[in-house]
Amino acid sequence: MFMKNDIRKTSNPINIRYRTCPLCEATCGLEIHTQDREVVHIKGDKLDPFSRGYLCPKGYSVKELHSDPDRLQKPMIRRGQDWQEVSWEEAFSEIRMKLRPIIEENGNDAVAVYLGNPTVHNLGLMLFMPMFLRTLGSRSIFSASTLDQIPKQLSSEIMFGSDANLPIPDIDHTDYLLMIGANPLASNGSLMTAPNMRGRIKALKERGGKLVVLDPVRTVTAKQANEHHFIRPGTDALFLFGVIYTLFDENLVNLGKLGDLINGLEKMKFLSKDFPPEVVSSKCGIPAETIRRLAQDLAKAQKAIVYGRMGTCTQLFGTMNSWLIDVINVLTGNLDCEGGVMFPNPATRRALSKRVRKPRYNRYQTNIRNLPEVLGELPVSSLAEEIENPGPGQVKAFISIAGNPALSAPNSQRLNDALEKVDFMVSIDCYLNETTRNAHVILPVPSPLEKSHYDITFYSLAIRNIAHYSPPVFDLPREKMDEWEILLHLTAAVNEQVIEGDQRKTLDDFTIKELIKHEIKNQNSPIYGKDVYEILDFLKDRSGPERLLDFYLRVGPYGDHFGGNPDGLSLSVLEDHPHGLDLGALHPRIKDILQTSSGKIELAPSLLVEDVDRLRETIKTLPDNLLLVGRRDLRSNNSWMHNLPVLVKGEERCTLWIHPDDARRLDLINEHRVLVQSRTGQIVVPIHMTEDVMPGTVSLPHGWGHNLPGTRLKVAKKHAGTNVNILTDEQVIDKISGNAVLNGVPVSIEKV
Ligand SMILES: Nc1nc2c(c(=O)[nH]1)N[C@H]1C(S)=C(S)[C@@H](COP(=O)(O)OP(=O)(O)OC[C@H]3O[C@@H](n4cnc5c(=O)[nH]c(N)nc54)[C@H](O)[C@@H]3O)O[C@H]1N2
Ligand SMILES: Nc1nc2c(c(=O)[nH]1)N[C@H]1C(S)=C(S)[C@@H](COP(=O)(O)OP(=O)(O)OC[C@H]3O[C@@H](n4cnc5c(=O)[nH]c(N)nc54)[C@H](O)[C@@H]3O)O[C@H]1N2
Ligand code: SF4
Ligand SMILES: [Mo]
Repeated sequence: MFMKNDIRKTSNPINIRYRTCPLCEATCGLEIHTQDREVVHIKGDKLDPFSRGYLCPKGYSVKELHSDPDRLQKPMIRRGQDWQEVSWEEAFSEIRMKLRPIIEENGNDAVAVYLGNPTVHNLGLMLFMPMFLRTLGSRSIFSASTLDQIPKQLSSEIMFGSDANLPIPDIDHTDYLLMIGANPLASNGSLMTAPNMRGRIKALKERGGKLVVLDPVRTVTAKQANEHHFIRPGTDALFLFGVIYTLFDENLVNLGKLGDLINGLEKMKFLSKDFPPEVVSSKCGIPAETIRRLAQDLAKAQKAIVYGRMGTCTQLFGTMNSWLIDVINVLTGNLDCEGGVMFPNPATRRALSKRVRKPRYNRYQTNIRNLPEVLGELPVSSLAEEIENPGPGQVKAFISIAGNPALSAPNSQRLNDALEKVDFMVSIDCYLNETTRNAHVILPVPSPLEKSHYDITFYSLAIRNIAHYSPPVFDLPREKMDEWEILLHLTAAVNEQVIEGDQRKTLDDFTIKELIKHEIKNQNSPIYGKDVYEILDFLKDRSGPERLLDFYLRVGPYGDHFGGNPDGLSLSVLEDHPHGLDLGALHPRIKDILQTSSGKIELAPSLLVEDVDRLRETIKTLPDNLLLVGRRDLRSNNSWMHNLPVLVKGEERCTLWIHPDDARRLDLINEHRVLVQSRTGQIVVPIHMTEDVMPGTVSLPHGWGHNLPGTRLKVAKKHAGTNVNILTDEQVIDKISGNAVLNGVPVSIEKV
């Protein structure tokens, strides 16, 4: 055996393939050395114009991910506790038989869908999801967005008129970066697609710029900063108002060229009057003179950025923080300016069809708590109760797509119990894990190296305009199915149709035709008024995601416009550039993106202004408990990469960080394990004493807790850790967006 293997290895050539890493928002270029169907070696692609050879440890782990024996290969149906491998036909037939009656009896909303984080990194899922969701017609759509950034999307929807345009830090050209609740040296950046954050921060400091970090933890990023200030979890809105107060109070407001594009300046000034630094200081734990000085520094800097991320979104005032951060960017003249925050112009952007849109908000509500819809989805924090409670609209069936809410959602114990009760559950996933063990049917997905890749979402959040297409590294074996095809079959199944032979082609063709039909009606489109079949003819050599992507690229801002701009971009052009294409730095373009009914930036929109009463009320009595916050580690990726030995080896990482003062008060030493309790549950974890956390704050990473029965994760089981979301509370949310509060959770701690 060894001999045979050995001979094969020496005789078959090594191929080198280039591919974007699909694991996080940074979109690094990988250089992958393969032999037959095996990965021999992975390194950073030095010729990638964006990442220039940079890789984090997860990039290398794609090798282990590709060969992980626990990755599911065949569709599976669960009968009681037993899983049977079945054919694709059997799997889809089971889904058809079980799902259709539920829909007929209870209506479309009875089928809930959860779209997990990797969905956004997946070309096939991104392009074919709209058709699937439209066909399903359910309002019970949930996603990782309400565990994460939906507050930022909502504030942009209201302030600028669309969540498709988020202001992105122009980090490479700024003089001053105030970073709040983000740790890009561990996370590799979020809502700021940029490989090699360490290098970019180093460059900022080398050109005389400054990084200031506000975080209740002295993170790896904070350690690189010129200044770090501890801030009490959940009080960022007070700090931000303190800065806004100072800008008005000290006459530092400078709207620059935005002067006549602003609505609500006076209202904002009036609103900030209640929050002078001298009043908010004791609540957020930052001295008043520091708040004033930071406001002055922001105003003084030629080019400055306020950037807030996870820590500012996943807390009680997520939407308010997201809003006030951009208010400061506007008041200091840094919105839509080089070196400030700008709106990217991605290659797949389509021309606006409507200049003015109503915010997509509160068009319907959840059944139990009446929580508002936000941007077409409902908060994950309400999923368990929507499953549990009988009555009209009750969720009876559940489809999880690339998601592990059993670990990642707040009060996950309750959600776990609820998932056990759904009448029928389908998962599209690569593992039998904490969530998918509850499914009745699991549809497995190809290895990341067996599918093509293009970061439609992240290039619209990138600090440069980038376009990089990667074909599959390995052909898809016949017995496997790509995710876009799985979605087509599911689309047919909810319609009670069987897809045979050419019917898949029919649905695929239908998808592109609908898209073209829509586009040629848009007066601002470069193909306005053209014939559907003429456009279709240009695309005739492609199918599936490639055809849709080619279409988006060609009607996009750099596109060839199907002949209208012959030297423009198309998928063929990208295929000729395997390392990717840099389409240039960001440029000011506020007038292209504003879609508010006033045609201006809404600085003080009533929905957000009214929420300030909640802030005033909440801060009257801040809890005196220890407050729990999260933590990311470079070698982790939410809940699903702990089955790769290269990422879990070494010391246990799922430990509770606690300040020595708090430890002393609780009579704890480093070897101790503690019982941590919150309203929703309790867990036992080892502690790690460190002055890197603010006194009164404790920190625990998420995505662990792999000790549940019925999973197939051999490596992760041995490094189980504990699930922090047993402690987070689904009843406590950011009231405006419904977003989960995963940071600033009151807990009590005792020695065990
Ligand atoms: N306490 C606490 N909780 C948190 C957070 C926190 O900071 N603290 N962070 C929150 C955030 S920001 C997020 S985004 C969520 C993430 O939470 P989820 O949306 O649940 O995502 P993951 O935990 O990444 O789980 C991904 C799932 O997709 C599967 N998967 C991986 N690759 C593929 C693929 O290519 N195709 C398919 N079909 N499936 C795949 C994995 O097996 C896994 O089941 O967690 C949230 N939860
Ligand atoms: N290695 C790794 N990389 C990842 C992920 C991962 O799990 N591991 N997940 C990916 C995902 S899904 C996302 S969304 C991004 C997130 O990327 P980031 O937004 O950079 O998220 P974190 O690293 O969690 O940093 C959030 C910071 O907020 C701080 N914080 C907590 N509460 C508060 C508060 O009330 N106020 C302030 N000011 N700060 C607070 C925390 O201490 C933490 O340092 O990372 C992505 N990249
Ligand atoms: S930072 Fe790491 S995980 Fe993220 S894209 Fe780059 S190599 Fe992949
Ligand atoms: Mo996230």
